[in-house]
Amino acid sequence: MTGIIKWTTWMQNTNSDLLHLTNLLLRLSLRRFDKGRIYTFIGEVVVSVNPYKNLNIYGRDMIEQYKGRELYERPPHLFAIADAAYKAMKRRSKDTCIVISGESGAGKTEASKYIMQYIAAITNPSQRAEIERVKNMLLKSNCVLEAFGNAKTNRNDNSSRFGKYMDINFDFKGDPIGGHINNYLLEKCSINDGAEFKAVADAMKVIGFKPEEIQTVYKILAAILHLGNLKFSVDSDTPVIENGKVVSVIADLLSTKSDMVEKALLFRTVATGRDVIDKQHTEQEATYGRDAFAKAIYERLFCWIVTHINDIIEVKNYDTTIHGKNTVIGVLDIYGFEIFDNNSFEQFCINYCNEKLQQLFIQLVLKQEQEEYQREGIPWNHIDYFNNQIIVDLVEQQHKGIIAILDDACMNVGKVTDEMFLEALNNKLGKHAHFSSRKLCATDKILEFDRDFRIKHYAGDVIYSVTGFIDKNKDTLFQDFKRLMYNSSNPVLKMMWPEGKLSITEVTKRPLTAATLFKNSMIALVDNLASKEPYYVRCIKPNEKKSSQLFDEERCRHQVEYLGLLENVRVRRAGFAYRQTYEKFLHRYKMVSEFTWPNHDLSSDKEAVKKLIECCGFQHDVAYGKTKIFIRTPRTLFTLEELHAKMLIRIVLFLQKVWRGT
Ligand code: AOV
Ligand code: MG
Repeated sequence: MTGIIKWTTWMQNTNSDLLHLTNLLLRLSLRRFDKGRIYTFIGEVVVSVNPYKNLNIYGRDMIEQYKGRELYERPPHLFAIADAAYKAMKRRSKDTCIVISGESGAGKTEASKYIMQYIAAITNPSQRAEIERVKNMLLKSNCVLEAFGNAKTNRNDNSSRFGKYMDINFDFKGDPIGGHINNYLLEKCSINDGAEFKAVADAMKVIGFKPEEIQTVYKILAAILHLGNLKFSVDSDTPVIENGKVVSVIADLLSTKSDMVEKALLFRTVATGRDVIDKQHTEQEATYGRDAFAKAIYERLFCWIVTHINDIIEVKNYDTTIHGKNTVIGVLDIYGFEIFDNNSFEQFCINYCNEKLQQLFIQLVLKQEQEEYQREGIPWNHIDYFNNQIIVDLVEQQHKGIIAILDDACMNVGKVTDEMFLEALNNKLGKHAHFSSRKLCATDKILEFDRDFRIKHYAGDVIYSVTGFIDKNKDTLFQDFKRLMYNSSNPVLKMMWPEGKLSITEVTKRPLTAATLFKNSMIALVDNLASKEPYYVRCIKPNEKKSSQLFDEERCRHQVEYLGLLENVRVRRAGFAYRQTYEKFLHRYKMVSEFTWPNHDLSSDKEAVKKLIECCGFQHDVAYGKTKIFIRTPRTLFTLEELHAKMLIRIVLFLQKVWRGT
């Protein structure tokens, strides 16, 4: 039988000491990894170990083996979880989501692609052209977004620098009719591979970008590269542009005028009382302005591409009053937990994001599950786990958290430096168990530099350098650049910069900071995921060398621990795979017993369910809560499903006979 059954049996035969469990899980994963079996189930969570080599396990034949099957009928696989999410959505008209997590390079993005492919492959049995079109768009859009949003890091050659949450909308028959992408862009990188860009341009064409739009994308990318080559020097204390030719190339590419580009690079317009004056930049300001401009153009481009894709894939012509409910499967693939030699604001945001997702996992898989048993009066020994809420609070708490302290520093008038921000952190967080810095802990050898601070994350300690936090958080782009772009004669570019319409005296509101925008988007993301029925893929990176041979036990042990997989196993092992209110349970299965079909005459639905379960001989595999029945093993549920299907056929045949009068 499959890995999960052996696994569960093993688990039941061992005592529940965590260390023992870790060893077992590791040994099992290692054995499976060696044989190219990279997936394991813990309940409805798939654990995946990155094989770092192509495996022949995603083909059409494999898809057929998982299509429409119950979760444990086939060996553990991504397709099984994708099918489970799809079935839950279809059977119960529930919105579901698949959350893929794990550290950088663990295989999240690859997993998300296989899941999308699977869903595309199993839908649209009638081969309707419109559905095929939508599926093609959804798959192609991924290629375009990856090209613009991924980059090589030393942890992953194809690392996602943006988070992607994609909703796929389905009609009442379960066929995809559209989708929507939310992106969480962080780092603004630029495509540098010409050959790759050709493929991307082709994909853009298929999705429906017009030739002049693709041209504009080319031009914007070229302008960004040229901005990188632009140099300033100082002439009697004022900055001048060394290579003026570059300015005219940039102006050409952005369909604007050289003198206007030059002015935006060297001056900024400021309003002092009623007067509006041009203030000369220092060289430092000019350099900062140039880089901020390049990043902002990239960001606008990326967001414009996402918006454009969303326009194309959005659900059209679907009237819920005629066609019934439109349901959703969301797939989340985001940047994984990251530790570099040098960690900055971006890693801080990425790791905070992973804390949020871990918190969601804890809430949904470990906490709520146990609370439900208590609520329902099911005998239960509480299983402890590390709750990372304390770290989430450290980062995001109002007034007291790191983001609030950073924002405070950024709001201060006058020159606030990164060091002053660090000082504020020290003052306010000096006693926090998950925060330290060189000043707070002078003897700590790991904190090498005065500008370092450390957060004890759920997945490990990360030392951040405070350098650049203030600038990156303010993310200021001088207004002059916005006006420059709004006045471009290229309509696509102009459209990307609508606020450039405002004159200097009209711009008064301080924009939200980068960290606060990011925090708000994370809170919204988690709320959205929590409103759906979640399925989890937990990815593990077997080694740091991108090797298909190496199973670095220490690294894996660490991931197994911090991902909370052991607690997950323990809750699952002691817990129940399925629960349902007595009323709904009866509604679905009452036909399998003569005592409940078509109606029962017992004192309550609970009593009727008890009778039904006893009739089928499942009494040893269930527990009766106050309002719900709990079933321990999935096999019982499958058997019930089979009985239900058989009875349905018998009833249909019987009714046919009645109608025919035979
Ligand atoms: P990530 O998404 O988790 O990292 P990726 O999905 O990009 O990681 O995986 C990294 C690399 O591992 C890929 O480019 C593949 O070479 C290899 N790989 C991953 N999964 C598989 C698989 N199922 N089969 C074969 N090779 C695989 V990051 O975006 O950096 O967090 O933020
Ligand atoms: Mg990725």
